[in-house]
Amino acid sequence: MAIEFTKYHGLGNDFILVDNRASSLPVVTPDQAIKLCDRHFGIGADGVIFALPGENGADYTMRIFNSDGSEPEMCGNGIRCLGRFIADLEGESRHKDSYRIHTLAGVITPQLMADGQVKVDMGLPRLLAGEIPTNLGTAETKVINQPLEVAGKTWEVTCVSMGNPHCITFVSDVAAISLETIGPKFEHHPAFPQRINTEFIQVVSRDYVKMRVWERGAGITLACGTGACAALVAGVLTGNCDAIATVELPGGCLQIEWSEIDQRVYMTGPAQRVFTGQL
Ligand code: ZDP
Repeated sequence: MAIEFTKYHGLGNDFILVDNRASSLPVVTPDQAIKLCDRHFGIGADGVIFALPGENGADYTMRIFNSDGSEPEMCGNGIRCLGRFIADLEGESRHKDSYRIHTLAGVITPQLMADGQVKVDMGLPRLLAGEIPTNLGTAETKVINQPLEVAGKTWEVTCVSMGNPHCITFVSDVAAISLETIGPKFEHHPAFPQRINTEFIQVVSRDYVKMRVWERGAGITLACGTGACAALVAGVLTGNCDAIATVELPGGCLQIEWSEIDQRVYMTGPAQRVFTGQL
């Protein structure tokens, strides 16, 4: 059976979007996703995202497979792309600007803005070690500036879950980090039983930071939405950042706010359609 797909990206974090509205099970298997994501033998992408029928009263359900076939709980850049994809699928029949999306990290709400950007209510960050999960500290404690030995060096790490797990390290120069060497060592460190997304952050000013990321299940990517949200939360927790800041990634900038009113995290950035094809 032919499967239609559309390629989208958010700041160069790229995804194959599949119209899965006719079934509550993804029409592509994790093994097929690995092949489709291959940049030489496949379409090329950081992950495959499915627009499924809504569950628990939500408008739609999102599921995503990483390029290694694993399934993360959430994907920030991906859910901006999904919001745009759904609007494109609905076409003329579309009657709303925001969608309630059921994910493994709870209900997440992308909103299509008049200027073409997508603003996402990413929900509440989770800060306790047991929720990340990490065994750095006991389950009920926050992990802020804790020492972690990786590759013969002690790093000071802060951990935040945006539904998926993140480990954030503040450094003086992100360009000097050899991500491809140490990224996998963080990802597979025994401190993180579900593995981890790893972000290195350089604070330029209280409202502007630079970030590079090694993603769990995907490696180096040009941007990571959940990672940018986790980084801003870590920046506030460590006293490095204001509650609203720009996060500059290799693929471009995201605006992130950790709201002092409702404690939720809001992410604003682009989502761009690239091409459509058939498998
Ligand atoms: O948690 C994980 O396994 C991530 N690789 C999921 C993807 C996160 C993403 N980069 C984002 O934008 O949040 C897509």
